[in-house]
Amino acid sequence: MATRKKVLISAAVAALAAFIGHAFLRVKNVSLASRDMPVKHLSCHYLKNIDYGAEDITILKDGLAFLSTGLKYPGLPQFSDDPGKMYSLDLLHPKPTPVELQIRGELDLGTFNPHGISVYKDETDDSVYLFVVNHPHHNSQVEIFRFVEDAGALVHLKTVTHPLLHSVNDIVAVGTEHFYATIDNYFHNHALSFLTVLLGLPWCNVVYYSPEEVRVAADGIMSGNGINISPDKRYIYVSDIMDHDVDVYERRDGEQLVYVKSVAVGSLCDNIEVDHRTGDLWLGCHPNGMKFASFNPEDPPGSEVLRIKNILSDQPVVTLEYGDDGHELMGSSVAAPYEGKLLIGSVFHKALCCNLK
Ligand SMILES: [Ca+2]
Ligand SMILES: [Ca+2]
Repeated sequence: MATRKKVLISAAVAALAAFIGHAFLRVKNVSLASRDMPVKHLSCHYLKNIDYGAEDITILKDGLAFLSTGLKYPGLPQFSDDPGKMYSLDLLHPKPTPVELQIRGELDLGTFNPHGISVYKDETDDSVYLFVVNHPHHNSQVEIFRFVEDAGALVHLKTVTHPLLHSVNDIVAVGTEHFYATIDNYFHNHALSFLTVLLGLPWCNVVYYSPEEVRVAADGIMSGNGINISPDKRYIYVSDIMDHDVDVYERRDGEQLVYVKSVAVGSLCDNIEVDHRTGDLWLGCHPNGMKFASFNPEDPPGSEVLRIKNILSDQPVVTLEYGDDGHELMGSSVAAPYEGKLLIGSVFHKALCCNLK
């Protein structure tokens, strides 16, 4: 009996040790995700009015950018209790300045908490639809707006909720009411979700939504973050932030996603923007996950912008385009290029407009 007890105790201790060891390695990997904080500065200025984060930014082909600001996300710092807001910014203007977009319709603005965004242009009538991940009361839903440029307004058309869309980070619109969404946490409970990250469990997925069907389109993801589409609309890119890579999927008939490959990025990459001319991917990344999650103003989290060229070729090239130790910009989450300019947004800090030339 005593021997059996001993065996059980040793087995439990071994399992616990393996668990702690594995967890430690995961934490170490997360915290040391990047090269030793590389610094590469560009000529940049802060965007006016953006002081509490611009988690996601996307730019239309005509140079009009959309920004989602003021995200409140469990476990991350927030420096304002005000609800989130949407802005637009005209990059063709000599002094591009963010302008707040008026939101019309039934949406509750008091709990508006915008996160990932995507635009869809309907080529049949040139209408522009803006899709916004919204977390009122830390739930997840997707808001679909029509953009009315003359009025500087977003007209709210529809709120999408679904049990599969339970912890949405970002979306990419593929129709007027059709999108792919990334799920960043398997559990609603953040402690349990953190445990899945520590154990490296790839339990998150990508969900396809249309009014006719909602289903898991891709799985095996540790934590889905940014998602975007190639200029020819044939490929979908997903940043698995905790796995430090970008997954490439081919989009087949009937909105089936077929896994093609993963490209290692060596950092915790957040949102993905795609240069509509070159097809290059631009990634806003967190070089140190621990510093990002445990905010300390004395030792702030840095920012890192990576670019992936030729992602579909045998030899994609990953380069650092901007790197800062957090004194200029903390917690970069998105980098959107446009004709020699680069907008860099952050989760809870400011946003930059930089010159690439
Ligand atoms: Ca996005
Ligand atoms: Ca994101």
